Amino acid sequence: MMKEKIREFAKTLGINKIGFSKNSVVALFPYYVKGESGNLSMYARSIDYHTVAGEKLEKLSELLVDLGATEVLVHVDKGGLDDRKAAFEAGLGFFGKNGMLICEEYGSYFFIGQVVHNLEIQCDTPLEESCLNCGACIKNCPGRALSEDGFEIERCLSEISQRKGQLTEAEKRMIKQRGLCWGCDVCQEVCPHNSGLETTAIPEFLSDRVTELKPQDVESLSNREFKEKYGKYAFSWRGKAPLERNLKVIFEDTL
Ligand code: B12
Ligand code: SF4
Ligand code: SF4
Repeated sequence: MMKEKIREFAKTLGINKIGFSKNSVVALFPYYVKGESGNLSMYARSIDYHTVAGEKLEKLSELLVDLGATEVLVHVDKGGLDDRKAAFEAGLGFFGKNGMLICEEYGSYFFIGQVVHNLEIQCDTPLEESCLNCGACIKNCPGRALSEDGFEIERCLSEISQRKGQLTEAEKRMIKQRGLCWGCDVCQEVCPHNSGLETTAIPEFLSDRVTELKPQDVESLSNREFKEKYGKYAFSWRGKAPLERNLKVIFEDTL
């Protein structure tokens, strides 16, 4: 069975949860670390998931070629494909009111990657479960980006903190109150599906972690030095300016 072969090979790469949607193999990469505090959101503390998941999926794509695929494309979090929808269709999780895809083992703290291919493989079936519907994510969302009607990107603190350029006073206050210099995570922290999670078993996510930044860690660096020091982390993709701005907001007593 082709599906079993792919699943077994994925396990040897440390990928324990995969599913099959119409034309892709979809894989989950859990990244939660228990009991860790810091001022970067959880997803950004490890070596960039684009690299970690991308390298594993490249190997998986080689197997798909051996199995007869003539076209393969590794996709991790780029534009163009909707990763959550693909993972939902592949039966890997269900949607929360916070917009996150959630599964029993990993809660919502996982990344999604895909290998698009042209093999004929039967799709898996979407789950019929839904989230517990407790409303905590909507109630606690700092930007009021979430509501019963959906999600407003320009109000989302994750988006605001990653945005280049100047922020409004209200946006700065939000960053200061939340205390994170990158990302948000409130709608994940309050979600009951994320209670009691285990630390990820993916070793690449556990080495070289950066959990906390101070203004001086960034200010003193030239753009090149910043890239050399932090280029392998997802929090560096917008350069040092947004981080420097956010750290100033958090550590200065002016707001
Ligand atoms: C742009 C983007 C953002 C933007 C906008 C996010 C948003 N909610 O739209 C910003 C910068 C704000 C952001 C923030 C975050 N992001 Co982001 N982001 C993306 C990106 C690149 C594209 C998402 C997108 O706009 N897709 C198009 C829209 C239309 O899709 P969508 O928002 O998922 O909406 C669809 C589903 O929600 C679906 N849907 C909703 N309910 C239901 C119910 C049913 C039954 C069905 C069938 C479908 C369905 O319908 C919508 C249309 O298809 C994806 C990677 C990718 N290429 O998919 C990562 C991605 C969604 N982000 C991810 C992460 C980790 C985050 C953060 C947690 C990071 C952080 N800690 O700050 C936050 C979470 C914020 C939140 N509550 O969503 C992960 C999510 C993993 C997961 N378990 O869900 C992704 C998948 C990256 C990855 N490959 O791992 N992100
Ligand atoms: S990431 Fe933060 S601001 Fe964005 S929807 Fe979730 S709780 Fe709201
Ligand atoms: S916090 Fe409650 S409403 Fe929001 S996604 Fe989690 S279970 Fe659903």
